[in-house]
Amino acid sequence: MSDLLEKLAGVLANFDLRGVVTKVEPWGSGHINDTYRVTVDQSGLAVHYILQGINQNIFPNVPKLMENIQRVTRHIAARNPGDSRAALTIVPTTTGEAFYRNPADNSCWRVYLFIEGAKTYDAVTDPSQAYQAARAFGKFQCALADLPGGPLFESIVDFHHTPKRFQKFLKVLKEDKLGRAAECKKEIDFALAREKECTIVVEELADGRLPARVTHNDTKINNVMLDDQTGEGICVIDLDTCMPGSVLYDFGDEIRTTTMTAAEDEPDLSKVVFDIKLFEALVQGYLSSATFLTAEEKRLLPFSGRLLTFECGLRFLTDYLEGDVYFKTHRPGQNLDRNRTQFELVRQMEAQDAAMQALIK
Ligand code: ADP
Ligand code: GN1
Ligand code: MG
Repeated sequence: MSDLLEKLAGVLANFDLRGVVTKVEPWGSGHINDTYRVTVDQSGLAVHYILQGINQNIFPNVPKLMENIQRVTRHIAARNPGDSRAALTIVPTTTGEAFYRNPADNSCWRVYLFIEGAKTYDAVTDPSQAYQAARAFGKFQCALADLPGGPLFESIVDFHHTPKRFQKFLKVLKEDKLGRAAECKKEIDFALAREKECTIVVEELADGRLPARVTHNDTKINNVMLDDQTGEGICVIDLDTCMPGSVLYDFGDEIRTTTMTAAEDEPDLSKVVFDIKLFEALVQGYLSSATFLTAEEKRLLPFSGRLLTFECGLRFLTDYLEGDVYFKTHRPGQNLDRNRTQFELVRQMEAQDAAMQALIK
């Protein structure tokens, strides 16, 4: 038995997996949860599941989090009868719960059916992927427009409140607990020069110029599965941050992760290139399915890319200064590298603002 299988066998025994678990392996490259692919021998057939250890530092209210996910997945599944890959499917525990809490260490676990014949990508390689990803996220927002049962639980309060993110950055910078600020002077100055831009979307949401909608809020490219055969965006995953928000948060994060082919943590900034062709494909894909946008939402689509890329870069910088306490890291300096790619992308988007706006028009 492998170490991982041995370690997680007790947890897995609480889910009805209809066979013998033969393999457990780390899966994907998410920054938040602990994700594994589990292989189960079901009468000679190898069937896969996703097992996730939920990050309770970030999501302390697991029952409410899972209630959100249940509401969203059931709603989308009901709109796509016969298509088992259109939504994530929660595999309940043997006692019928949406997650398992391990009494030994209070860790919380959930299992999803594994979506076969499709993949996530950490970066795009061509415009058709940008089109398909954006189309899928637009469809997802459309589907959630009539989600019954009142507002979703706010799983992370003020998740995209950029001004509050900025205040947190200032506080962490002032403390500079690890003495890392000196090596990021350029990045800190870049951030400080852009404080004014942080307020636009939250102000317009507050005064009603922008509508609040049910949004995903974490629409990075590896949170949508693209079909292996057709390339179509078939399933939006990673639903932990589905809650009230603005479509600009979603589209902005799509721009952030889908308009360059370099990795988010690429140390060589000469490889970080904002590609307007990818942006064009993204816009086309999104507008092909997000047919409900107001004029003001459309107007701000190009700006949302800059805003969300700046916000994410600021979060990486804050986390670096704080000692890498939020995002998973696999090597020293990774959060600073992530920050640098994001700020470089912001710089290029600022330079290409007119071209981006012209494309939306
Ligand atoms: P995190 O919140 O840490 O980003 P995700 O929920 O995005 O975790 O999962 C991490 C990765 O695992 C995804 O990018 C995807 O590649 C893979 N994954 C997650 N759920 C499934 C699923 N149901 N079927 C297949 N792959 C999945
Ligand atoms: C995290 O969970 P994942 O890896 O899809 C983060 C996003 C960031 C992203 C940066 C809950 O997304 O907000 O934009 O990393 N998710 C959470 O890559 O904080
Ligand atoms: Mg993810």
